[in-house]
This record gives sequence, C-alpha cells and structure tokens, in this order.
Amino acid sequence: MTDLGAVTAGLRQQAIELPSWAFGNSGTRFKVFPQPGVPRTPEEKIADAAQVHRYTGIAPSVALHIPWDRVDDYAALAEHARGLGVRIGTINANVFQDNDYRLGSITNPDPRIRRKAVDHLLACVDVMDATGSADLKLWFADGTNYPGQDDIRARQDRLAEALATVRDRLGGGQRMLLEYKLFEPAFYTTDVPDWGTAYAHCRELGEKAQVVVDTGHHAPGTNIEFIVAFLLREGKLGGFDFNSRFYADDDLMVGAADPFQLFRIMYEVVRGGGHDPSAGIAFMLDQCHNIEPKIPGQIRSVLNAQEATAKALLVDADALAAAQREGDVLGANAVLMDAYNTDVRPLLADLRAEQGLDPDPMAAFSRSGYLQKIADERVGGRQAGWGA
Ligand code: PSV
Ligand code: MN
Repeated sequence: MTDLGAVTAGLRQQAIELPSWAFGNSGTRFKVFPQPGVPRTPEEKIADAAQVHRYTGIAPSVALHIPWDRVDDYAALAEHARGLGVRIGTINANVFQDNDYRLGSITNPDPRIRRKAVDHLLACVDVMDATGSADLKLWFADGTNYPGQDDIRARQDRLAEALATVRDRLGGGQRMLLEYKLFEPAFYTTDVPDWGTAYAHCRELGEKAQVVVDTGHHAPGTNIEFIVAFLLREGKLGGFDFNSRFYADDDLMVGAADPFQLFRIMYEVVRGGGHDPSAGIAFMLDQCHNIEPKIPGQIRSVLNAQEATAKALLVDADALAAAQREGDVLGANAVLMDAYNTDVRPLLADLRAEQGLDPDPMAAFSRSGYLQKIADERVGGRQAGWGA
C-alpha cells in the first residue's frame, strides 16, 4: 500500500522553476503575436511569475536569460523578486543571438569569437554572484549545416576548453548545467547533440558540471525516462527543461502532448531519489506561450507537472518490486498503470486548501482580474520578447 502521508509530504516539497521568457512575447520564425499586458522589463516578468507561485504555491523561483533580462543592478533585481515572494533561480547564458555567432560561439573557428562567447559565460557567473543563483545553464546553438563545413573533432576540443574555463570560474555552491539538443539551429552537426555527449563532457569537468534534460530536445521516440534513470544513477542529472512536443522542439506546455511520458519521467525521478530536494535537481520549465495567455499557460504547466508527480509518488513501490522480483510482467505494469490512472485532482485540491491556497488555481487566477490590470497598466514602452 502506498503511504498517502508520504505522497503529500513529497508534494509539499516540490518546487518548479519558471522561465522569465515564458512571460514575454514569443512565436515562430513566421510570426510573433503580441499580447496585451506583456511585461516590458525583467521586473514585470518576475511580477508575472510571482502570480504563478501565488496561485500554485510550488513555483518559488524564476530563471533569467541573459541578455534578455539584462539590468544594471542584479542584486536589486533579486531584492525585487524577494519582495514579490519569489527568488531568482538559474541563469541562462545566451551566445546564440549575436551576429558574430554565425559559425558558432565557443566552438567557432575564430579564437576572437570564442573568447567573446566565453567572456559572456563568465559574465553570467558574475550575475549569479549578484543574485545568489546556484546554477548556470548552458545551451549552445553551435554546429554546422554542411558536411565539411568545419572540423567536428576540433569543435569538440574547443568546447571542452571553453567549458573548463567556465568551470574554473564557478564558486563554491555553484554548478554548470549543460543542455543538449539534437538539432536546430544547426542542421548537420550539433556540438552537444545528445545526453551522451553532454555526459562525457560533464564527467571530464567534474562534480560542478551536470546534464540538463530538455524534454523537447530528442529524436522522436527517444526513451527519455531511461536517460533520466541513467543520469540519476551516475549523479549527473542536474535538472530539467520541461515542455511538450509533438514534432521537434515545440516548447508547448509540459504534460500537454504526452502526460503519460511526463509521468514515466517523474516516476524515474522519484525512483532514483531525484525528488528529494537534497538531490539538487532543478525542475525548470522551458516553454513559450505563442498563442495562449502566458500566466495561465504557466499555471497550467505547473499543475500538469504537479499531477504527474503526484501519480509518480503514488506508485506502490513494494508491490512493484515484488512483481518485478517474481517476473510478473503484467502485474508490474498494472502497478504502474494503477498510479497513472488515479485521478489525483481531488488530492491536490485538498492539499492546496490545507496550505491556504485556492483548490482551483486556474479559476482563482482568472477571477483575480490580474490580466485586465496589466493590460490596462502596461501601456507604452517595448514589450519583452525572446529576441529572435
Ligand atoms: C534551446 O532550444 C533552449 O531549449 C535553451 O534552453 C535555450 O536557453 C532556450 O531554449 C531558449 O528559449
Ligand atoms: Mn531548454
């Protein structure tokens, strides 16, 4: 029998980190549709993120993306966040939107451009020092479009050298999280295309380097929960960028496309001890709300992640282990499916009520009138966007 007390205790300690960029306008290369009330500054993005935490109770931190969230005083920004009841989390480096990076950033054949990119990564560590952030998230658009365009092996050497420079700059309690992605924007080779490459570099870099699994960054059909189980076992899973995809890196709301996959991932997280805060796994969202309203989109995503986690915690571990020991294939599968098929919404509504939250965060936010308020107030200025 699953211990329900342990399930709710596990849910109480859950924390999901929100991406500041989810609150700005975003789109595809075809069109960005602006929305009324969209933040114009990092401060306004954090204010919107704080709304998500206010109604869900489990989204206490906001990831920044530099330079999208550039401010003069990062310590003041951290103070602003604290005043709103949240804190600044991961710092995401951005070395993919400068004209100099046409042929890559830290793997660029030109040493001057490599130095420029590394300098940005080091500046992001300065931001971490000012905000008190523990994690630097590194994703590189680097790669090539055509066979022969550059030396694949030399690019790996350049990558390793740059990552080691960043590692040496990290202070105590700071980590670098290396994110892989199969393709896009590079279409032939990508310098960190998969978990194996990320893992190999992180192993070489030592204990300050861990891998980030962005759920949208795999070939269709990839068994992501296997990757999660493996990296956790190795102590090399640093965090997630959660989102949903139907085709490629769609960045849709997590749990929207395949809630069963999210459950399977969360089950491996729980199984591997990753749900315990002491494991230090950063559970981040990396999504864009191109056509739906952004704050409710984030609330829905947090709730989807929470539901999948509740189901994962509900798995009867003893029954599962017994069935597995006995080689009871159908029995073991049934244990897992029983948990997945449980309607956890009443349990979560009760938990929220106990915590003084509205049992229905989507409805409560909708009633609050916040969307109308920001649409009325945020006139003038330039709406934030993800800058593509
Ligand atoms: C790249 O596709 C990515 O997943 C990285 O995490 C970037 O930082 C983020 O998206 C930007 O939207
Ligand atoms: Mn990502």
